[in-house]
Amino acid sequence: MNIKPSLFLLVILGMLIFSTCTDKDQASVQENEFIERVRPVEQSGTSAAYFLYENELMNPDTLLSITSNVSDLVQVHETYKTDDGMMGMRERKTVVVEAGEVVTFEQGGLHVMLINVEKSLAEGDSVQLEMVWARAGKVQKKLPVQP
Ligand SMILES: [Cu+2]
Repeated sequence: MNIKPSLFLLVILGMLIFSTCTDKDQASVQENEFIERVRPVEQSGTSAAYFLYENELMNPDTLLSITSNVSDLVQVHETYKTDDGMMGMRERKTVVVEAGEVVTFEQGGLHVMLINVEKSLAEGDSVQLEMVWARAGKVQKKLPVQP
């Protein structure tokens, strides 16, 4: 008679432990060194790309476009705080990098979204990005898929 409720509690407990561990793992990734990567995702899902880009030119440069071999829809997003204190994200239409500066696409900041990916992306796969900058021109970036 009591088996079902206790099983149910075990499942809930398991889920709580699992989500706590996952949160810790994510926190430690953020604290540790920055890893250039694309997040794993199922087919048709949305993933994010995290990487650095250094403007090695003597002038500011503007990102004109960014495309990928895994998704037809790629957007640069920025993370921001909503009026009620929640974290949201929205598309950033213009990215400018000053001369000699590095722009960081990262979790919780500016990031690149790969929307509606054509196939699932798992650890061991890699993703090709192509940026077009106003001055630097085409810049290709190959990123590993990693959580
Ligand atoms: Cu986003």
